[in-house]
Amino acid sequence: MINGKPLAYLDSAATAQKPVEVIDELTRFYTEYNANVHRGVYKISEEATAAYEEARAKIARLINANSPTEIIFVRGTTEAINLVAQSWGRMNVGLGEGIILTEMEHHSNIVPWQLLAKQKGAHLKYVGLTDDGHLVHEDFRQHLELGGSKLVTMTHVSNVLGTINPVREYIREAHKQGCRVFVDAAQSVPHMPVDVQDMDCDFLAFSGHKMCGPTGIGVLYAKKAILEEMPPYHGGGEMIREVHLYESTWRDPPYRFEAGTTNIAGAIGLGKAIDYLSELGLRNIQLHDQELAEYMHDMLGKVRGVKIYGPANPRTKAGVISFNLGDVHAHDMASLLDEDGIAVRSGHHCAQPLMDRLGVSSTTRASVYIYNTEDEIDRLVESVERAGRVFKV
Ligand code: 7TS
Repeated sequence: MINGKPLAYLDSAATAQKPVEVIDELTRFYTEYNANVHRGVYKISEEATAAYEEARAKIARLINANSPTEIIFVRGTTEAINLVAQSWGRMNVGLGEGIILTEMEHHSNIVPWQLLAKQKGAHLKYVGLTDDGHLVHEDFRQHLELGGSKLVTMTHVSNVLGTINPVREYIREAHKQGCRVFVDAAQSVPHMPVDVQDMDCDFLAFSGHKMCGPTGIGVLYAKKAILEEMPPYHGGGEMIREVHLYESTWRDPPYRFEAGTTNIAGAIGLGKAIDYLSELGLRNIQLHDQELAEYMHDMLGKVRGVKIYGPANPRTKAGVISFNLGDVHAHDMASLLDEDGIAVRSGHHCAQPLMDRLGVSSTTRASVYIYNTEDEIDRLVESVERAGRVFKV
């Protein structure tokens, strides 16, 4: 209960709630077989190692990777992007070369590339957006055709607009020009079937906490041949083959990229979350989210003074809706919704360049997931109408 009202949690794009199955598995790990992995020969260490590696295999199956060795455990999407920028990027992106991004990226898919560009003297090139929140394909073609770009990095689903980008098509075009492609799948893997082989992306990242898993665990997928060429990102225990006083050799992927004691409980919890989502079915989850988003789009769109950002056709977007009401500040809107027990996010959503493109400083964002209902959307809409009366829009 929030402010005497049942909580309507409409902020799953930020982080998802956790099913009891995942919480119980974390408790079971810590109470029954807590041990470090890949080290002990005793029973519970073997059990922990098996559960950790089984989680890796579940992730590989979920996204249809060729092999579990293409799955690297990281802290989240942010760390995955930094890893690729500093390992693959430093080796492959040189002076005057280009990195192609889009104007709808989350800060975590911008800043690591800015850091790399500064280190290497590379250039960032942005694909612009149409007024209704789609990528301008022509911009992309022009950047590619100019040549000299080594990487395209783009979000699969916008965390602000809900736009679903045609990544498969973009990847095909990028590959024709010899560009590698990184897909930020933080907002897609939790909500829809994603097949990395069909997509043919070179890298893909997502976070466990947005898909009913624990915080502090996430995934970097990369094609095996690319991983094998990449130098380590972090140095430390478990990522080495041999250590001498002045030099060392590295293990094969994925262990080369998992230095130190990793988030074992997090990985096992994520494995359990994947079981949970797979039982529901990713296609069913996508349909459920889309139905609710469509309903929310229609109902909110009818409220006087509401402006919704992003694709006008809710069928072409995921379960994320950003809006503003007249000139009411998004933070005031979110506070008023909170009085009614409704949790939404307000602000720039870590996408300031996108806010600039939209010509606003902030929006209110409602996002849905497996546990949300039409009734909660009705409450949101009633509360937005109340805001209209309070703020005299
Ligand atoms: N990429 C996208 C598209 C995201 O939506 C987010 C997080 C990230 C990357 C970073 O993920 P992290 O798990 O490493 O933090 N997005 C949001 C959001 O929209 N509200 O809070 C976090």
